[in-house]
This record gives sequence, structure tokens and C-alpha cells, in this order.
Amino acid sequence: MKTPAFLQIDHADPAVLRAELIDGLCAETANIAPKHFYDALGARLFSAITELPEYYPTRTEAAIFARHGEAMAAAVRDIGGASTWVDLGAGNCEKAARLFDLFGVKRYAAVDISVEYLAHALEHLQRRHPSMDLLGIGMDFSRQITLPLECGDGPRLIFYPGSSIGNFDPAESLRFLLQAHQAAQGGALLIGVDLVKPADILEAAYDDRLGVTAAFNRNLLLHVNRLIGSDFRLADWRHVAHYNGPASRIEMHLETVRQSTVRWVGGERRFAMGQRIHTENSYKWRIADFAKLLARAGFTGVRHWTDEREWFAVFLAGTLNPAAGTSAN
Ligand code: AVJ
Repeated sequence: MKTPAFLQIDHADPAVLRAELIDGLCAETANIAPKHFYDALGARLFSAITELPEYYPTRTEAAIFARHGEAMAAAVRDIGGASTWVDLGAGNCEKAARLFDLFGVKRYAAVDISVEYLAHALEHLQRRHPSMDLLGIGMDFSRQITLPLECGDGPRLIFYPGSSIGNFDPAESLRFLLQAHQAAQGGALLIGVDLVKPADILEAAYDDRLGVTAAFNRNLLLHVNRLIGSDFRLADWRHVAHYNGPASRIEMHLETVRQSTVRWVGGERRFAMGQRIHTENSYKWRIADFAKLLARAGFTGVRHWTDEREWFAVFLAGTLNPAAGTSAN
């Protein structure tokens, strides 16, 4: 049996994180970056969100893979295949693992913020796939996708499911796609994208009746208290989610239910009653607009699969220029 290899590319400097967080809290419209949602409890709350009746993205995407996975695998083979499957934001690696047999994956590189988070998942995976090459990479790919040499010099399949791209605004999304195009090394991108739909469906998905999304959003304050030694009081803050139609995005905020002053070493901020901290954007795309964005990033031969309601889409985007691709072999 082989054993997984692990690499930590860039360690988030705690002093830099702290300065970023304090900057955000002091900004005219206070904000906290969504990457801070995922402490140990936040990761479990997100996992609970994916089981909620109102939160359709995870199960809709899973149904698209179950129904069209075979066609997707054939399409990847058509454009020359890939020697390494690169999973951005791999977490427990389950989404990718379900597709290994279908896609004939032999080398798998799981990327997430912290390599510790991947260790358990990859060791478990290795027992189920003893001859597969497994690599765990700790890296903040939202800044830059710089894959190590260990990912191989052949074409790669960049896997970015779950509509995680929704946290990026359109300009950041284009920047991300340009980087993914380069990182694919002549391979392809397989990406899940949540689609525009009526506001009531979107708002229910981000403000569920059990209050799990509210707990997920408010848990951010407990995490920030630990990160910067602040004294946010949970009872002063409520969860708000609304669909900003003109910007095509769900916005999540934390809003004070009474006047509240938050203190940390070296500073403080007073929040008036009803004042908000912006904690997340989740952009929703139209199929045609996302296809255009992929083309602008240089992708070719773009195909997509969706569910009957067209609530979610999975795009496969190649990187080779078809006019230049006929001379090989
Ligand atoms: C992990 C960014 C895809 O935007 O739907 C779920 C995060 N926030 N409920 C999303 C989230 C609130 C999720 N993403």
C-alpha cells in the first residue's frame, strides 16, 4: 500500500490575519471574510447546512454528477484526459472520491487551507485505494494557485465543486479562472456553479427554519473572538440573509439587535442598533454569462450539465486550442 504525501505551501501568518480582521471591523461597512467561517465547529455547521431541506446546492450538484458523471468522464477523455485530479477546497475529499472510478483517477491532489485537515481524509482514502498516488497540499488558493511540482507535469483536471466560486465577485472570478487555466497545464476545469433563481428560494436556502445557517453565521463571532481576543456578545447579533438582485448575489450580514461596543487589544468599535457586518457574498450566475466568463479566461470546448429546474450547473472547460490540437500523436 502506498502512503499519502503532504505539503504545506503558505502558512497564513497570524499577525497578517489579525491585521486584516481588525481592518475589516473598522471599515465604514464592517466586514469579516467568509474564509473565517470554517473553524472546527463552523465546518460541522456547514456540513449540517448541506443536509437542510432548503439548502438545494449540494444535493442538486450531487444529482447532476450521478446522472451525467459518465458523460462528463467521456468528455474529459475526448479532450485528451488528465494525469492528476486537483481538488480545490477538498475538505473530507468525499465528492472527488465518488468520481474516482468513473474518471479512472490514478493521482489525486487534495488542496485545502490547512494540511492537517486533509491528513485524516487522505489516510482513509488510501485504505480504499491502495495503489493510488495521494497528495495533500495546504495552500490558500484564493490568493494564487501555485501547484507544486509533485502534482506532475502532465495535464491536470482542476475540480472546483460546490459553487465555492460564488464567494468571488465577477472580477475575482475571472482572475481565479485565469489562474485555473494556467494550473491545468493543458488539462481541464470541472466546476460547480449555482444559478440565478427566484429570490424566495435563494433566501430560504440562506435563512433556514431550523436556524442552522444563522448559527453558522453567528459562530463567526466566536471564531473572531479567539483569533483577535475581541469580546463580541452573541446575544447582540442576529443573522440576516437577502438576495441582492441587481448584483445577482445572496448577501449575509450580522446585524445588532441593540447598541453594542466590541473591544480588542488596541482598539474598539461601537455599533449602533441595526448596524451590520457583511460576512459573505454568494454570487448566482446565468449559464450564458458563466460560459462567457470561461471563454474570457481562455477556456475552450465548454460544456455544461444541469438539473431539470436549472438550479445548478456543472461546467467542463478545456484549455487546448482545437485548431492546434490535431498534430499530436
Ligand atoms: C461554501 C460558499 C458554496 O455560498 O452556498 C452556505 C457557503 N453560506 N450557506 C454558499 C454558505 C451559507 C456556501 N459556499
